[in-house]
Amino acid sequence: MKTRAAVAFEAKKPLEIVELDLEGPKAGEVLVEIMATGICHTDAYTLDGLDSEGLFPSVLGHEGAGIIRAVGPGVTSVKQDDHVIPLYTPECRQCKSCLSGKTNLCTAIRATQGKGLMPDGTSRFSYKGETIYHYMGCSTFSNFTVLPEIAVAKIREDAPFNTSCYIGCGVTTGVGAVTNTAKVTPGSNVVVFGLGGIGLNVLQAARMVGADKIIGVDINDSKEDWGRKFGMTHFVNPTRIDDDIVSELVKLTDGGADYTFDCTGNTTVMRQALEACHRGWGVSTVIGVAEAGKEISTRPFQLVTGRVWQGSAFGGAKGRTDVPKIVDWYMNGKIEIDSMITHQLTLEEINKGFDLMHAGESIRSVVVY
Ligand code: NAD
Ligand code: AHE
Ligand code: ZN
Repeated sequence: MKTRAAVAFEAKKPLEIVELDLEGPKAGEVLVEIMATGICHTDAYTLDGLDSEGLFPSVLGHEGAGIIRAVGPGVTSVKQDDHVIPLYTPECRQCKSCLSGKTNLCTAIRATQGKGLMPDGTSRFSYKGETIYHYMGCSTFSNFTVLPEIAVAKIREDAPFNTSCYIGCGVTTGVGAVTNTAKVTPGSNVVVFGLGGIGLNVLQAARMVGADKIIGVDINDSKEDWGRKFGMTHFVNPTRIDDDIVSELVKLTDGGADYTFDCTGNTTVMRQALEACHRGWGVSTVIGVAEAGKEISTRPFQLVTGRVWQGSAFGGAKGRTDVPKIVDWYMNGKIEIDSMITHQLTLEEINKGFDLMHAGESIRSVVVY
């Protein structure tokens, strides 16, 4: 079949809207009509050539929601017409990682996914006879895409696509980092670095679990109002203080934060987030994705004296199990999404979504097909 898609033909070039050829689902795979997709900073990072796994030409996008239009042989867990959210972190429930109960990082198809291919080692997308690569196992910047059945979460049918697509990455990442990874406890002091599409979700989850002081840090002053809407109690712009940011935060938290989160992808900020933690018990969670080649460093003494440095992918969420629950949280009003969708675009306007993100003018842009 044919599908309209925004293709990344080359790094650092705008996406091009073209009609691709799409092969139907093979065994264990499903064809999904994507109804809406968010644009995450990770898409921009890959398009900018900063991802060591980035491949071109490819169909980016990993924050979608849609409807299953066909299933391949042997598919048992979902059926035609089911509403689904694609999962860049699948959940096979059979691999060593899934069975360990210790991680959400299913390894069943990670190797081929990282090569831009389906589990059988081929791509379903092509253009004028040339292979176009998949991205993060999702490729939601295509109106139709093919996914392994272990990489879709079935969701309730009354959830709107244009907002629940955000649960496919940003919402689950931010909320899950607080509830699953850091397990923030009531009464804690929390510091969130970077108040964008991820950081605001960390803030709202910190409020939800009953954190006390919730401090937001951003170099863009316009993020202060956004943060306050989602539970932030104090705002610091590091470019507008006399002290260094770590000392400022240590003062504000009476010795250091119980929990900090990096939602910037900047390795200098990651170090600040660790060092702003309380001696003896503070836990810093890295969510941001750093550019290829960047490394983090700190004095080992920071760890010897009890600070903990950890990371979180997709908020530690097990996709098929947890995503439908987060959709319920949204639909029941436990978490807020709608106001974070600042821009709704057509596929033809998708490059504007990247421009808005780079200019710091959007929280989430969503493309509606
Ligand atoms: P975004 O562009 O919406 O937000 C980033 C925010 O960080 C902006 O408000 C920006 O002003 C702020 N910022 C930039 N530099 C800063 C600095 N030096 N100090 C303080 N604030 C600073 O991006 P997003 O969509 O929220 O994504 C944030 C990061 O999370 C990205 O690196 C993205 O790739 C990553 N991410 C990771 C996962 C995961 O599973 N680990 C999932 C989604 C996104
Ligand atoms: N491919 C990159 C790393 C990119 C990365 O860390 N991705 C996050 C999700 S970001 C979503 O917006 C993730 O879940 N990683 C786990 C995984 O298995 O990819 C690199 O550095 O090679
Ligand atoms: Zn993302």
